[in-house]
Amino acid sequence: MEQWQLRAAFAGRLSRMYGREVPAYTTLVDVSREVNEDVLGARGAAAERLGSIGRVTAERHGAIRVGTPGELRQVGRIFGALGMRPVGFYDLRDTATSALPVVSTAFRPVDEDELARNPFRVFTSLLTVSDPRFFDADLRARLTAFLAGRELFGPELLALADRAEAERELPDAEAERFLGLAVAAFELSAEPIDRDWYAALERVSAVAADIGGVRSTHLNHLTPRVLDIDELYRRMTARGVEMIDTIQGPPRWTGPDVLLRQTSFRALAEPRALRAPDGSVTRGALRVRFGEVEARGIALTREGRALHDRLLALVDERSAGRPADVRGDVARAVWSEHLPPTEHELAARGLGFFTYHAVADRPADGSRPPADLDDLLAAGWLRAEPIVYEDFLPRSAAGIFQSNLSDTGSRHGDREGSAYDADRLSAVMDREVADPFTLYERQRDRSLDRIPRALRPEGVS
Ligand code: OOG
Ligand code: NI
Repeated sequence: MEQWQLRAAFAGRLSRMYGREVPAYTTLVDVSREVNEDVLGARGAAAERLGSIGRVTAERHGAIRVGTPGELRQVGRIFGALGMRPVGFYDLRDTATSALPVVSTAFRPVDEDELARNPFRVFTSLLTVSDPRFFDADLRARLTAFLAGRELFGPELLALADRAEAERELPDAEAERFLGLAVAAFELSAEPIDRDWYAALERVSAVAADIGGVRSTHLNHLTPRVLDIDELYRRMTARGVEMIDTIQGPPRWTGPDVLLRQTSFRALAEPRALRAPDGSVTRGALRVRFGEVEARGIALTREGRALHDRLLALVDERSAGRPADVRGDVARAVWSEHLPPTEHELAARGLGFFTYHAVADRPADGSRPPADLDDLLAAGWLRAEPIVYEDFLPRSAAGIFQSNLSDTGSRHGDREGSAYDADRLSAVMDREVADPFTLYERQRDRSLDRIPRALRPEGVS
């Protein structure tokens, strides 16, 4: 099995496993599929502007959380086997009002062909154990000792991962073994949880408890992609599923979809075995895992992203102190005021990423192509295709984390935070954390490099 086949198989098996563990996820997938079919029926080819219906229907992202740099490094090896590389750095420690002691990256394929085959991605968070704003010396020492004593991924799984990464494929039998072990590593464990230890971490942050309070890891959610997230939100609510208050990210508006919009249903109470200090085991329940859904738009350039971030600040300012449901209207107004209403203008103003392609049936009247990109587009020599945003948004990520916590936890804002950045994550994984903008720029530039040759008249070499 080639890497992309391993990746697709892993995503598929993870989806079946998660559907067994969290039945509401299956509802979410079903409703997403229905919405996608309806959108395809209503909009036809336009519905596939940002990805074929085949890709969109199969598309998932997962979220996992680990405790130590060593564990993160192992995660890098497992996803490396699946042709997924760390992209982007998200520091969630300061973005939310609840305590979120994590920094994150996302593992995903980076080549266009690989993304088209299967775009599976996993948002991966690392607990910031050494950040004194969350953990004092005593708790840090206990946490470090606890994490040092657990093994998330066994040696056989890691050896198979290394082989798949080096050879870019695995023979069938090894592939089967690898997939089985990899999926099992992300199942919810039935092992009893030390109740007092979990509670001690929960006082700092429920996320810290979920990561460092148990001896294994698990998938936190698995997210399908939907073509109309507002419609999905309505249908889920109509089915009686309790959704979080809002759709995170850009508002619904009449212009082009950009970046990413996400929403989720609230974390469900799942039965978990708890061990009391006297050794007795009782059945308790923890609310940790939830269901999330997303709609993807066009990737923004650095300029486009800077504008987006300024608009977000403007929306905050204008909706401060007003009821939550006003925010959507304010955001729509701000978007309409400042963002171009068409894809064409988004490209012309250098705000969105596109690839450029020679038009095959352009008028063969012998005229020479103009030299300028805008003129080539205007005169119909070239067409621009949007590049889909393949990454995440720190504020939405924090919003998703936060809206599923019932307690804010505690953070000592007056203490100096410890430095975690992309370079540090790259160093601990011994894998470079790629900059998403650079990846999109390369994709655009590769398409531009092909233009001169494609526009050369027949017979001239
Ligand atoms: C990750 C939350 C962020 C997203 O899609 O932005 C996230 C987590 O809960 O572990 O999944
Ligand atoms: Ni997510």
